[in-house]
Amino acid sequence: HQDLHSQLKEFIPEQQERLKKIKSEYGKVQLGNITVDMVLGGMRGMTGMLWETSLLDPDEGIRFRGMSIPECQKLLPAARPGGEPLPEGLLWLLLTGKVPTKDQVDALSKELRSRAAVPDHVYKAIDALPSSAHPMTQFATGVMALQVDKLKILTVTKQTKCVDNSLLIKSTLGKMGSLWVGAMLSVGKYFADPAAFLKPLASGDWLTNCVKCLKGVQSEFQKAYENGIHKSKYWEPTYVDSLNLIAQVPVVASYVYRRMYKNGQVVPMDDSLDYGANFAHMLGFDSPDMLELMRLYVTIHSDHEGGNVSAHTGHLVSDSILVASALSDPYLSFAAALNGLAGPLHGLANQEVLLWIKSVVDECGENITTEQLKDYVWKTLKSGKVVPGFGHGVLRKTDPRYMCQREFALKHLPDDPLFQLVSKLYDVVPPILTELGKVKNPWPNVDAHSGVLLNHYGLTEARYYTVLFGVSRSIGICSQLIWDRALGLPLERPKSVTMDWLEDYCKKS
Ligand code: FAM
Repeated sequence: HQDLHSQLKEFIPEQQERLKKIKSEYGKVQLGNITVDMVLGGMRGMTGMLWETSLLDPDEGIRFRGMSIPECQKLLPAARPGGEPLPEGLLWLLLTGKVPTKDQVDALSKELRSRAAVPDHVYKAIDALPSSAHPMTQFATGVMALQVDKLKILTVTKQTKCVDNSLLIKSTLGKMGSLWVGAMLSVGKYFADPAAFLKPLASGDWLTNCVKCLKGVQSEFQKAYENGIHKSKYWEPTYVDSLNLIAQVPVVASYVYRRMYKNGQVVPMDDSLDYGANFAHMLGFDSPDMLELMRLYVTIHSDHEGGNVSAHTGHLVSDSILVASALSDPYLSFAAALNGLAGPLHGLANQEVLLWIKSVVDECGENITTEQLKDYVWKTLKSGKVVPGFGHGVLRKTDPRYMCQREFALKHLPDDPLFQLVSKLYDVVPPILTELGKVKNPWPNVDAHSGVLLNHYGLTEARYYTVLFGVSRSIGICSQLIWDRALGLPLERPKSVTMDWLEDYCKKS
């Protein structure tokens, strides 16, 4: 099969069987001991979640479905020969576990373009915020608004013919506005037999029925859920929502950028471009190297196993669906993930690094000596701040996402003064953090590098950087979300305890 959906349809039943077998054969195998330190230390080191799309090794870094970043760069289809991987290829890999052909990736690019339309009310929701609001707040607001379906607002007269199914609706319009009828008609489209669905509404209980319809007018998952979809089919509407969401987020994100920094002059999507390139294009950047950078950026920021703040948040929130919290569809889950990503110790480090580097230059100039740089790092630490871009919750070596960006810089912008400063920091910071004695990983992470690359190509607004991270994360988080539904993963509900409980328990044991 050539298309992504058919491949998944084949792959999912195999994996469902596999999970059943793991449960029945190994269900009682112990995976480790939980210590008090782990409970107090933010659950670090506790294995406690299934996340199929990627796995993080403390020394090697991330592997997407078993493939390292250099392997992805070598094997995933690229736009130019030997160029950076196309993010659509990574999406295919995360979902199916297989490396797609170039034709498959091209078809997926096209499909994503066809799903990218963003309803007007999303822009209006963003416009309701002051343009000085943090870009992540604007972006997350846009994503929340995406969850609300495009309403077909029809002008309803006393007798309106429903064009979709040629049903004549005799309206008692006194009680309801045209918006409601519009909502109803757009929901009507979803049902297998819209005429049968709408018929009782023509004669009967308007208000009750309309409220029922309105609830359904949101994500495809929600519509299906409201309509009583069987548990085993949950993944199908989640797949539709996820692909739509992945397709729409660059459009929303670039709107935020153009609104904030380019007087609201929007650049429309280019139908000849792939996902990453189109995103750069809609932001207003068209140089071939920037397009390559965006493909690489989106690919490497997409997924980092399940326990990091944004991925875990998306997963946690979405899983509440299974106890019939009718709200947590992919849009809401991803919006929650974005709010987690916006924290300074997580995704906001993307922005913090460039701001910090610029503060170094402001204070010491571009030709800073190693001694001056050391002093500046110590000054940051002594003022009770972290050195952004260094350290990690799981990694214990230099992040391969840092390394591939470094290689990109060596290839395309070796003389950029800020890149040279970043290189210098690679020598200077780790020994200082090691000297502190408490930092478990003194090496740079992904965020230490991304800013100087973007800055080089003219995307200089550091406050915006985490939005790019967010767009990339839609690929990883939504891929796993489809698998959460396919595998029927249960609601997460870890046990919590109090200090009293800990003291009593430890004294007794
Ligand atoms: N600068 C100064 N102190 C640091 C540090 C850094 N870069 N990294 C860790 N430490 C400190 C940390 O604050 C903690 O101090 P206290 O005991 O006084 O609270 C101590 O070292 C032990 O921390 P750890 O166990 O090594 O790290 P954690 O797992 O607690 O935290 C990070 C991991 C990423 C939050 C931490 O290294 C950090 O704050 N780094 C700077 C911010 C950053 O770059 N975040 C981005 C992470 C990234 F990969 C991502 O999510 N995108």
